[in-house]
Amino acid sequence: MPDDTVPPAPPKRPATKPDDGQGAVVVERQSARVEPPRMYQVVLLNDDYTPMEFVVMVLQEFFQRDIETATQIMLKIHHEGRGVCGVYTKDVASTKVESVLAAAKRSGHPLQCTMEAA
Ligand code: TYC
Repeated sequence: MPDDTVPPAPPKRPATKPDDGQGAVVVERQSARVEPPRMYQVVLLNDDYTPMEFVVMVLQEFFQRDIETATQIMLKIHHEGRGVCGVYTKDVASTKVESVLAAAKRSGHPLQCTMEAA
């Protein structure tokens, strides 16, 4: 009967290279610094039908804006045609766009949301 309390042996590592006897110390060059990720603005577009309250709710729910900031952003979009809700990495921005569009569709509003490189 095998003793199942004994953990399995760790996977074998390849043997290290034999010492070349020259006494040299090899220091590997540090890899280049990683660039910061490209960032993307999530943009809401104005339309004539989506209620202002719905846009404020979207900015609070999906972009973590407080009610005062959400109202300011909504009014800016209403007056200027578009406005930036937030700036995120590509995946996060894309998920936010999809979430906003799904919420608008569910509620029957034509609200449009896009992303663009910041
Ligand atoms: N213009 C809309 C209205 O008067 C309000 C609105 C604001 C709609 C921002 C969309 O992204 C938007 N009800």
